[in-house]
Amino acid sequence: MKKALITGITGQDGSYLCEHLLDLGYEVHGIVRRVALEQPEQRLGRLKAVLDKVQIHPANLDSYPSIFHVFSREHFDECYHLAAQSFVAESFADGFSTMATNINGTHYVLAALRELQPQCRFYFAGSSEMFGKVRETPQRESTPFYPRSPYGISKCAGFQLTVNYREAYGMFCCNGILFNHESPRRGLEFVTRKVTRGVARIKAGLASELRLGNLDAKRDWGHARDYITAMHLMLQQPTPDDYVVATGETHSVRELCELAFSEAGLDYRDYVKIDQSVYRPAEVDLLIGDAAKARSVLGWRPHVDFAGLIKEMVHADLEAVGSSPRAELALAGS
Ligand code: G4F
Repeated sequence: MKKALITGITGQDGSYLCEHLLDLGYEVHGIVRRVALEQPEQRLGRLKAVLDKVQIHPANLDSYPSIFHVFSREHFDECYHLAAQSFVAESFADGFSTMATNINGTHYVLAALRELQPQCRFYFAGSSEMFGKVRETPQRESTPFYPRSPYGISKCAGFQLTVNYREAYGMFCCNGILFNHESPRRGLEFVTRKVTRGVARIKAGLASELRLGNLDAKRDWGHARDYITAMHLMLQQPTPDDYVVATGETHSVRELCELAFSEAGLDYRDYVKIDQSVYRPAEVDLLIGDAAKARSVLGWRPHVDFAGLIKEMVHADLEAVGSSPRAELALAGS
C-alpha cells in the first residue's frame, strides 16, 4: 500500500485528491494547522466523508521544525504540496505573509524531504498566475513567466525551488502548472463561487445585487476533480517533469455571470454591480492553457466543460442556500 502526504488536505484540491488516493488504495496522511484541528466542524468540513480514513498531523508551514517532525515520524512514497495562501487579491493586501508562507513553506517541505526521505516523490502546486501578463497564447510549459501579483511571484519561486531540488539533488520533483479549477467546494472568495453563491442568495430573496470587479478578465476554468487526477499521474511517470493542466478554452467573468444567472432563470444585468474596490492593482487579463504535453505523456484529459462546471456549482449553491436560509442570513449579518 502506497503512503501519501497532502499539505492543504482541508482545501478544495486537497479533499478531492484525498478521496482519489483513498479510492486507489493509498494510505493518506495530511498536515493541518493546530488551529484547524480545534474547529473541526468548520475547518475540516470538506473531509467530512473520509475523515475516519485519514491520518492528520498537526504542523504549520511557517515552522520548519513542525514539518521536519512529521517527516521524521512517517515515511511517505508521495508528497503533494498544495497548501498555500492562494487568494490573489489577499496577496496584494498582505504580500509579506503570502511570500513567507508560499515560498518558505515550499522550501521547508523540500528541505525536510531532502534531509529525511529523498526518495519520496514531490508534487508542487504551481499556477497559471505565473504567466501573468502573458508572453504567448495559449500558455504552455515553455512560455516565460511574467507574474502580476505577490501570489504569482511566490508561485514562481516555489516552481524554481522544485526544479532546483530536482536538478541539484536528483529528487523526483514535479510542478503542475494548473489553470483555474473550481467546484462546489471552492472558497467563497473566488469569483466562480462568489457568483454561484450570489445567484443562489438572490434567487432565495436573501440579496438583491452582486458586487464584482473586472468582468472582462478571461480565465481557463476547469473542474478541480479532473485536475487532481493529473497531480497523481505526474508522480507515476518514470521521470519527473513539469506539466500545464488546462481545458484549452477561455471565458470572461461576464460569460460566467451570464451562464450562472441564466441557470437560475435570471438575467445577470439586473443584479451585477461593478465595484471598483474589487479591481486588482495589476490584473491578469487572459489565461488559456495548452495541455498537449499532459494529454500525450500523462494521458490526461478533462471530463467537465465550462458549462457543466458552472451548472453543477449553481445547483449545489441553490440547494445549500435553500436548505439553510437561516445560516445564510446570519452570514449576511456578520
Ligand atoms: O477567482 P479569482 O479570484 O481567481 P484568480 O485570481 O484567477 O486565481 C485563482 O486561479 C489561479 C490559477 O490561475 C490560482 F493559482 C489561484 O490560487 C486562484 O485559485 O479571480 C478570477 C478573475 C480575476 O481576473 C479577478 O479580477 O475574476 C476577476 N474578478 C472580478 N470580480 C473577481 C471579482 N475575482 C474575485 N475573486 N472576486 C470578484 O468580485
